[in-house]
Amino acid sequence: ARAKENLRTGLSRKELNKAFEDHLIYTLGRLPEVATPFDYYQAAAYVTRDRMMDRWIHSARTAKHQQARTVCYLSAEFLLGPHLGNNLLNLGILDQVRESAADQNVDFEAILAEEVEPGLGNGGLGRLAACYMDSLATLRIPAIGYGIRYEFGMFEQVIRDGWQVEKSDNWLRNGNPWELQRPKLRFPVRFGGHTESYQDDQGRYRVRWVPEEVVVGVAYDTPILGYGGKHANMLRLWKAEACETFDFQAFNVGDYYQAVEAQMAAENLTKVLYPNDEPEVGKELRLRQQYFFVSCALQDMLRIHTLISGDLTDFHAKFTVQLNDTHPAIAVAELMRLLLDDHGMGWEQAWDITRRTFAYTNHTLLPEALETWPVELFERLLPRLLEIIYEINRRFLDEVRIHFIDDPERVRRLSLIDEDGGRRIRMANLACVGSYAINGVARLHTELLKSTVLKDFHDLWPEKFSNKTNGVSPRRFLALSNPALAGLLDEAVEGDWRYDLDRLRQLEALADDAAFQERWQAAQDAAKAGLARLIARRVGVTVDPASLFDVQVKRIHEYKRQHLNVLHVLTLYHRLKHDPGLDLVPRTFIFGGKAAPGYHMAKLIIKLINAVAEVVNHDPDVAGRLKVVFFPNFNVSSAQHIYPAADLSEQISTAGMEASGTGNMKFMLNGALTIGTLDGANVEIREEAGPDNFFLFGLTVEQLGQLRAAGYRPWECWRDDPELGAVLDLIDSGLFSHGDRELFKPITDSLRHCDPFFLMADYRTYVDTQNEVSHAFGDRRHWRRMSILNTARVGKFSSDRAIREYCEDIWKVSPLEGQR
Ligand code: 26R
Repeated sequence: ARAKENLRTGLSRKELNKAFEDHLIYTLGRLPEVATPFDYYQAAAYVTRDRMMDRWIHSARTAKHQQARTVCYLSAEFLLGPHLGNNLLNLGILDQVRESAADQNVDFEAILAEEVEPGLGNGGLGRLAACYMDSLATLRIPAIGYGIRYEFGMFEQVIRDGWQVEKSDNWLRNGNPWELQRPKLRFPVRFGGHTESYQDDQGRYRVRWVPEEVVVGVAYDTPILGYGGKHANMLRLWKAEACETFDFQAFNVGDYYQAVEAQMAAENLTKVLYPNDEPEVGKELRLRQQYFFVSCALQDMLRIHTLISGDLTDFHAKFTVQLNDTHPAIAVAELMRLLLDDHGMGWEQAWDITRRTFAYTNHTLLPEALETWPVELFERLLPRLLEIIYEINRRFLDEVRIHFIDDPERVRRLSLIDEDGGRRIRMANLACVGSYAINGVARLHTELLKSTVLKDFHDLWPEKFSNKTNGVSPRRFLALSNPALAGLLDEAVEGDWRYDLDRLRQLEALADDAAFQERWQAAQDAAKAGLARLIARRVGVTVDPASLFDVQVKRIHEYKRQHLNVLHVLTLYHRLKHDPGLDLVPRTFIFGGKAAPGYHMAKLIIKLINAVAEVVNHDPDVAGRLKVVFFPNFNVSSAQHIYPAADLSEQISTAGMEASGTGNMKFMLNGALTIGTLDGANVEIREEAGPDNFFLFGLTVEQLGQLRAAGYRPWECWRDDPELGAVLDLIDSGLFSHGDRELFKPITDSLRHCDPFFLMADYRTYVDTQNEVSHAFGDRRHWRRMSILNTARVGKFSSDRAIREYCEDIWKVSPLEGQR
């Protein structure tokens, strides 16, 4: 027994090596002498998982014993990124395993690269959920993440002839050593049919939902280990399967083939992640996905609750449920349904519990991204939930009328149902009405929420609102991804900054220290050289690690203004062509990001970037001065190589449009300087870094409001600014499209005539500020000082700080006591 325990939990080099060999043979059935890097990866994954399971069991037992209050994070997306490196880091054996691999002449980086990352998210929202799971575990908060086990995650982006082409992401192809299937942990989820009323034994009026279809959700658990390896939580993702008893017995007696077809249809439900960051109107499958995972999650919570207590009246004391945007907002109606119909509770009590259970985070102000569903679709798919939503609405609007006597406009705006045009259910309104707390994700964003999209709710319940500025994990995005800088920080900073990012403040004292600056530069150079090698391999372009790495990586969106960045590239190109002797700091422009497959303008922007790269990179006149790279398939794995290598972080969205941003924080963490607008968390980043260490440009939310009100005329901008006019003409000339003057017209026409994202208005200050960037980069000591100060002052943007605030202000939970 003793020997076995060491094999599963021991952390010494000897035990790890022994366990590795054991898994290679007994779990994987491979001969060690012919094992491939993939076998090595798998064996390493099992060795790591064993050690995590031991900690998870311990945490689960402690939480059960203490009957601890549990945070349930409901999210349609979890963009986890590769597990192996992060889990080794959190177990505290990353360096040891790295060395041990080196001793045995094994390429450790190559083994890490064997892992296909679970890309179960689109971008910021899904990655935030993953950082929060990391911090919850690190802070020893009992938590469960609930989501969907998409069989196909975010598509893989390949670039063909400069265009984005989507390839499906079969991430489970090689199996997934990090998850545990729980075949017995399954819940039925109903769809369609009708409702009936009946009287129960006590003569009370009850409702029964007779569905047309039943799908079963099966749980798959992935342990999430905190840094330090003291605590682990669970991410519980649901896969849809057919309900055999329902299909084979209730309806399809004798029709075997029809039953098998129903089975296949059921499994479609969790097949694929929707790769859009804007709602597609009335996509039935997406609504099915949302209801499916939410229903499974709530049934699971009720199951867990009844394990510890026979009494549901204190459910909200034992669980708090965070809604990550409106995607899981149907949970408000589903918990009501479960309490009313399945547990026989009365409306008042059920509503009281429900409203004390949920809290809602909003992640976007863009009106087109606010989710609504046609009433007709609800009626057909979720008839019982529609009845409950109507009843919630009826009671809520009665309450509103008492608050605001004779204000029918306000009642119309607050209603859960949008009555204009086709009737639609407003998911943000449902989330607000059903939640005890509502928050935005950056200070500016929360203020704008309160004064615009959620103003009526703020008027009604100001005390429910608070701000929770986003944060990112310093473990994954510094300790793991930037080993050179992490090593330097360990020498310069007292105490473990991985636990307490505020400790990096100690660096302020070293900002002007010449010797420290040299070492800072060396770490930065190592990361840049690494990225240069990766670019050579993946893109086939040679870039100079000594040039200024100017980086914009994020989803491609007009509001994020990658095309403003392109206008700057072209401005420099145009200047160099006309003045070859111009003294210019050499720059490498690096772009990365995916476009939603149906978003034509975003795809055209990718084509434009690649077209410009093609011309610029082959023009001998600018050789050694300008390079342009589009890094394909930006995801968590590539992000970990890109953020550490950046000198300049592009955060140039139109003010008021980016809720927060989190990439901006990852750059700052790694010592990049930001060029940015006063948007999202940029405002707070500038405040923390200090205005001297941030390149600010662009109109403010307020100024844009005035410009809109006065009537914005973008053509005046390019008529009055010859350089801007020339750059637009350059695109239209066909230089970047083999003479085709039409190809990029949708972009230039939009900019010239409507410019909904104000590129023309911000162009001049952007280009002038970029000029300041170039000068600052030329003064190496000054630049290094600013870089050090950015990292020194990044503490606020740790996801640990964010999670602490959620715990104290919203969830009212505290760490488990007496762990290990
Ligand atoms: C309705 C549906 C299709 C949908 C809409 C919008 C799906 C996904 C989105 C993406 C949104 C909600 C999103 O990712 N928002 C981002 O959230 C980040 C984390 O809070 C912010 O940093 C970022 O600014 C914001 O755009």
